[in-house]
Amino acid sequence: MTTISAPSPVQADGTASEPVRLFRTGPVAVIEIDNPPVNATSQAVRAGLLEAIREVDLDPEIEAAVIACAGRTFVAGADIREFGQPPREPHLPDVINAIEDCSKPVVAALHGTALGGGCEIALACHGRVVDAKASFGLPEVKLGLVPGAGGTQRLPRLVGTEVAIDLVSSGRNVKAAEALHLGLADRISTGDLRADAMDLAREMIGKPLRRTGDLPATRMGAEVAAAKLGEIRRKARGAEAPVRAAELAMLAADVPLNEGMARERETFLELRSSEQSAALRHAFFAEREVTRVPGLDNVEPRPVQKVGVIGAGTMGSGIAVAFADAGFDVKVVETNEQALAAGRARVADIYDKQVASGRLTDATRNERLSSISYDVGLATLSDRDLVIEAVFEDMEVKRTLFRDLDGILPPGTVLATNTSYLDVGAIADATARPTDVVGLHFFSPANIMKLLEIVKTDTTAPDVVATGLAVAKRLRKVPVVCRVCDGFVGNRILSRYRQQAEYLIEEGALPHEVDAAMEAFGFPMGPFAVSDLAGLDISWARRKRLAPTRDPRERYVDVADRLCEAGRFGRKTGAGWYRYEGGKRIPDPFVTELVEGASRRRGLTRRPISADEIQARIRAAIVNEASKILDEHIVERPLDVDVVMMHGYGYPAWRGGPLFEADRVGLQAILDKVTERAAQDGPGWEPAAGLVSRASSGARFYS
Ligand code: T1G
Repeated sequence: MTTISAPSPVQADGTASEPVRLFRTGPVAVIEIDNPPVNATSQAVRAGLLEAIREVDLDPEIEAAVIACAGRTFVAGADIREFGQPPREPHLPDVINAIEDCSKPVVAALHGTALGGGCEIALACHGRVVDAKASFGLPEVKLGLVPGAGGTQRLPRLVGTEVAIDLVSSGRNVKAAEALHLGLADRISTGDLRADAMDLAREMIGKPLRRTGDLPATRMGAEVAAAKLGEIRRKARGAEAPVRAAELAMLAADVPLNEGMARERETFLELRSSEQSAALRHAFFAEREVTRVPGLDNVEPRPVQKVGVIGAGTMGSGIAVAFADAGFDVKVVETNEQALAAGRARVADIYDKQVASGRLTDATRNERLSSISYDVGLATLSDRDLVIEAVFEDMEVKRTLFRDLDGILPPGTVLATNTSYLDVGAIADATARPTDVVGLHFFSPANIMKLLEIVKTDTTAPDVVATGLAVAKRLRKVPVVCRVCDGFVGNRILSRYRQQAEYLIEEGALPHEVDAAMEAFGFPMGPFAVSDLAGLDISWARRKRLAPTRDPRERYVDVADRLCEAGRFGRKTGAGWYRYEGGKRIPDPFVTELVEGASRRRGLTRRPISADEIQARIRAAIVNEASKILDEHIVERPLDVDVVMMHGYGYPAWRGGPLFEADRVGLQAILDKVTERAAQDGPGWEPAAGLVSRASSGARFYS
């Protein structure tokens, strides 16, 4: 830490020579943290901060201090990259206690996102001034951790136990206005944040210090606490940290700060070495690593501001909203006025629902709606930088459309298709510019789901792929680049997942038992409930399309076909794999009879099937198909598969994704399960070569 009266010299690479600097600017000093990119509390930051606060405490010329950060955000947490290493002193709790124990007022000046350790630093200050766009958060549970530097003990003392439990167990952010309302922030700055923070510090000079740790925390009644923990456990779906964080926040009312912090630290260190935390940290970094596609680092994306969306159905309207939300100029086209009006209504409905729920203001809604224009026909797309189609899922329809677009769009416009399954290469071949064609596979609802599969053909130009990545970043999507195959990555794996689920019900399980097992595994919904939600007719149409080319040796379960033949398309028809009454999902004897009939037709004697077997067989099916996808170079890295499965299909992030978890479970155990099934289940179920070679050589998916 350097004590200076002017900005310190910076190193040749532009980073500050010291991550913590103490500016003497009269009676109120400024401690500035400068540790790009997010001011994480690395060991050097902790040491510098401790030294600075000690100097403030001891220097008679300093009467108060402000802690502020350079760069884009206040401290966004402990340095996650250090977690795999032995902890090094000074430990953050000790630094934070020194701030609270300082004899002079210390005020935090918060901008950006004060997260984790950053929020804990702020809680230990004697006052907090926040920029109007700033937010607080204790997202540790998203990393499989609990706050480890007083967050679970000081937050209840400042905002009350009930609110604290919600914040530490959900990890959600609190924006400036709510923070002020809760008492988490003392003032909101709409001008010079540091000056406003220095004003508050100056006002506090000579007055009794309000130390957060000295405040009492409200005790919850035993029954209320038990009910709250039960609710958190259910929402956690197998993740351990949310419950542990909530229990610690409840403890704050019963024990003094230092005892509570000791229990918190003990829990933090325990969870930091847990498998769930390792998986969640892997998921955190994988979501960022996946955007770094080998071979594209120096490729410049094409500029995109004007976007055309063809087709204003469910997907098209969701895609239009996603682009409008990200500030693009959007033009939606349809084949006729009626379809266009229906699409416009869908877009308006999406925004109206967000305004009704308080997630969007009227002004923002109107601004977004004004960035979307509508037209009939393709002609007015001639000024677009990127055009994406979301029309009927039929190859000839899409090829004809792309052939027509070829004659309308100027050179350089990117032609994208939102197809879920079809061969993007075959669509590209309909144009004279196949290098400009790429798949941008959104997931429904397109304005909400984070995953975006960027499907490159053998001819897609590198800068078109780079354009997909740049557009994904602006859309705040999680992009995964893949090559063409039936179903790309996610839907291809999903079709194997569902097929194994149908084998299980043919052998003895019932749909609700398979769903219960996979929900216990950590999926938000089981496969049959998901099918009912999506609509059984969509996959029925695909199965009928593929029927002529299906391998007769393949084990095919026809229960879903029979449901569709009976007009049972899922929730939208009031019945599918389940019956739906009053919004409730009810197992239906009609389905049980269909399933038992399938067993008889297969010549199988039904048997009880345990949740363990259901989970093991479905996990093996997922890992085997994922391994084939790697073998075929549809994607190049295991993290590409894991990110797709976590962000597109709800694979529990606290398991790290199927391949990260396969390494932990053991590839041989998974291979054995696949091999055991291959004979019964027919073509396509043979063990993937990559899985066999890794299992036999002891290699892993992640080196
Ligand atoms: N540690 C190390 N690196 C981090 C980091 C962190 N906490 N947060 C972000 N990065 C890196 C990230 O990997 C990326 O690196 C770059 O910064 C930009 O991030 C004691 C124990 C802050 C909202 O969980 O939520 O404090 O890829 O691409 O979209 O109780 O990063 O460029 O090389 O995400 O603008 C708690 C995690 C930690 C916050 C910014 N804190 N970070 O989002 O940029 S545990 C968190 C985020 C803790 C205490 C406990 C986001 C962000 P690279 P980015 P962004």
